[in-house]
Amino acid sequence: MTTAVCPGSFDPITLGHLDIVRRTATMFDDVVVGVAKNPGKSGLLDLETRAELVRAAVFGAAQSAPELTRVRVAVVPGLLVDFCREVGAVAVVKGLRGGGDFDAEQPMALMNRHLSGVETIFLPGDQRYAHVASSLVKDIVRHGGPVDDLVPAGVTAALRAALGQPPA
Ligand code: COD
Repeated sequence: MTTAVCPGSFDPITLGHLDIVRRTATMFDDVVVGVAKNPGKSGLLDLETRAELVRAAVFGAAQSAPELTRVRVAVVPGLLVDFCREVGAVAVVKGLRGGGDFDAEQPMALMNRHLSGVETIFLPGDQRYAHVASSLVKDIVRHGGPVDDLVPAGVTAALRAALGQPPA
């Protein structure tokens, strides 16, 4: 069995993330979505809430994309390479929206290979979601704008709750 890890902050999960996870599941027998804290970002949702939203998104989309039944979700407690070793992953899979993402991801990919030999595979992000970022989604919700066509069901409500806004 070949296992891949799709890591991210997922604060919150977007349809862009979900597309990368689904496409990874068409290539690997087993996919673990690793929900991690990015020390460079101030998080809004706690890690368990993010993981629950990812689980709900994967479960909901599996009705129309059965490959998603091969996906599980866990919190990454420390180094990504240690998590990969723990779950037996042979590869990390990440999505790239453009050159900026590549510039940020390349040093991490090289460092992870240096640390443990694990390879990183980059998938080009789907053009439908090239403009979608968790940070922009949070900004839109913070100011009362619509994001339901950018995120899986349940995400908007979770963001509103975390921001102290009343249910829509
Ligand atoms: N379309 C396609 N891909 C997308 C989209 C989209 N719309 N949005 C995001 N992505 C990709 C990102 O490029 C990224 O590859 C991935 O999805 C996750 O994105 P985010 O924003 O949720 O997560 P990040 O970028 O904050 O990543 C957090 C991690 C902690 C996973 C990351 O920083 C990481 O791998 N860190 C390594 C930690 C570690 O072990 N460090 C020491 C050695 S490097």
